[in-house]
Amino acid sequence: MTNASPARKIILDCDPGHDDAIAILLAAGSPAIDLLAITTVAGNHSLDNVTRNAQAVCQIAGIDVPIAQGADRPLVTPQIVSEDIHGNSGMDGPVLPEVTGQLDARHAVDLIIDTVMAHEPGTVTLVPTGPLTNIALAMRKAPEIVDRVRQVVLMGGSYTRGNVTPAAEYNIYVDPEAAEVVFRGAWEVVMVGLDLTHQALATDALQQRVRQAGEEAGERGREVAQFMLDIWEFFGKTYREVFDFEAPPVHDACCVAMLIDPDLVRTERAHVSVELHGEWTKGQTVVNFETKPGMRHSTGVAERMSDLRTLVATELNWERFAALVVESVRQLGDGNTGAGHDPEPRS
Ligand code: PIR
Ligand code: CA
Repeated sequence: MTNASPARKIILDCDPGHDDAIAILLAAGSPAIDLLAITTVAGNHSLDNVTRNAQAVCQIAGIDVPIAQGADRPLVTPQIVSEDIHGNSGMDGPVLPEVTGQLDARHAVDLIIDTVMAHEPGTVTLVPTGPLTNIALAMRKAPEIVDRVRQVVLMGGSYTRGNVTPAAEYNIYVDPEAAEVVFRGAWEVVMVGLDLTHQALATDALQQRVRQAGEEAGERGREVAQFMLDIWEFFGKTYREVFDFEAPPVHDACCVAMLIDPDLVRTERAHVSVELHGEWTKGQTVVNFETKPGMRHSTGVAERMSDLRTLVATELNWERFAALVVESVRQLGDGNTGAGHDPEPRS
């Protein structure tokens, strides 16, 4: 990897979560990413659990970034958790260390706002990989961030099928009102939905390569690799049993991966609205790829037909994705957990 372009500054707003954990590792382990902060939101499990899980992941990998906890429930919709998929802790499988680090004293919303405002306009990218509650609250508390943020690259939604209902993807379903606020914001949103993330499978072949990279990387690398393998063992089992998948999808890591390597994901412009009141479709992302005259967007704003502000991810280059995951193990194993570090040349 070359350092031709400066590292992409991101805030990861997450609910770890097996795949959120991999997203954290990928972000910290890439010289192309400057991980400014991690914020947490109730989603896969309670706020307490997902925050502790985020801290544990950072501890295991030696990642030192501010972590702040945010919303403990959705804006309007009653809270749900996904214990059936992620277990009692929200991240069952790996044995987690006792957390010793301190949280940032600020609310996640304030850490997001402060961080965006502290950097040059157009330089900070938000990467939400849980329900969008914190992001919507930050927009309402400090509307000036909307102009200032470079992009919002979120894991959520789908234009084909759901994973919590036939129509809805989990992150959007948990807090549809927050999601609608985010999609309506006057910023560029990249929707990395199930259509894309179900292509990002941690196959046996990838797991084998991660194990190998860990063995070559020394103590820390071995620990990071083992953590990833424990994550996928648990997630793989639930995905086999619940969804009949051959391997677990690494949903959230796709957002980070496409920021590291823009050619890794194909996107198409679309207009996205969130179904808030459907009898069977609550939480569905209604994705309109069409610009034909006479067709109206789901929001009914006919005059904005050409306003296809959202980039919807459609196709993943799996091989390049896998290579990034493997490389992050090497980097973390070498103690490279910050931005812009020069990767050791490897032949
Ligand atoms: C994954 C998630 C929730 C439910 C299931 N079945 C699988 C979490 C992941 O962390 C990801 O961010 C998103 N929500 C995928 O729907
Ligand atoms: Ca998540």
